[in-house]
Amino acid sequence: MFNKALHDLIEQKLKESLQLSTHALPGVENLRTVMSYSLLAGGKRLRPILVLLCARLVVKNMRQLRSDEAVYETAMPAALAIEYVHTYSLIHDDLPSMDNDDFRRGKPSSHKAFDEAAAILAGDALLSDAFLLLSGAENNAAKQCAQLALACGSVGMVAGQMADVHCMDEKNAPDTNYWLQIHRLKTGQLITCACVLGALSASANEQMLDQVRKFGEHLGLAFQLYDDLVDEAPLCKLLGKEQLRKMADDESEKALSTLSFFELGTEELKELVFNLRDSSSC
Ligand code: GRG
Repeated sequence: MFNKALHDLIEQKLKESLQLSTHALPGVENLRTVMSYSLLAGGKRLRPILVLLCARLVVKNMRQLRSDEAVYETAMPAALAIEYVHTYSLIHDDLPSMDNDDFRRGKPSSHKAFDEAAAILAGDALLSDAFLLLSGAENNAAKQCAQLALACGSVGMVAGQMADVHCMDEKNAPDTNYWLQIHRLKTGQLITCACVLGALSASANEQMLDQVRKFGEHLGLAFQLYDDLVDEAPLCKLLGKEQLRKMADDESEKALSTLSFFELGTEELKELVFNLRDSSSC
């Protein structure tokens, strides 16, 4: 677990966010059930935790005397929106036309627990509702919406997924650089965006925003490289375990060194990076 207190706070806010009423039309009431099945299925909440910790980082370094609770409240629309988008991506990734996975987090994946149409629609609803939530942000709402759209759309995560699908064909076997590009788009963009949204929700200046973005880029790539190591993914076979671990450790070191720009509020983020590195030891 990356940060128990923030994990639990996010869990509670995600539950509350699903209280929105839907149409009482027969069949439609099921939509919330399908959405919440995946949204509340026990994720680690890495991305929303990053939103909250990066907001706190910025506030502390701008020497603002705001309580952590108040900072988290301001950043919460972004934290929820990013987890909605992440959940949609997992539901769609598990579909038969994508990765065709019957299980996710040890439970039947959405299209198995319900059906394919329900899974597609729940994913669509989560993606759309993410922007509705984010549009209510107190600071920089339009900028935050634009950053999320860039990170998850045609120049971000979806582009990465397209590249990944392209490589499923044996004749398109990717080299290391191609894999790194896929990782940056498919996984890295959303993790980077989580950090950027946190900073924007705290009205970061350009310099801070830039550092937070760099932190997210290194962390995002490190996250996927460690995941490849644990899963013995194709890149692991291409490079060998030792080199892949070195590459992942280098990225997490770079993430840590971007934090040295900040004087305050870095401990929790450093802990998260160490946690990520240690949880991949095998
Ligand atoms: C279908 C548009 C579309 C995109 C899918 C992100 C993605 C793109 C697919 C997810 C599949 C996957 C294995 C991606 C790699 C990133 C990754 C390890 C995701 C899992 O993230 P965690 O570990 O998940 O944070 P939890 O379960 O903790 O929420």
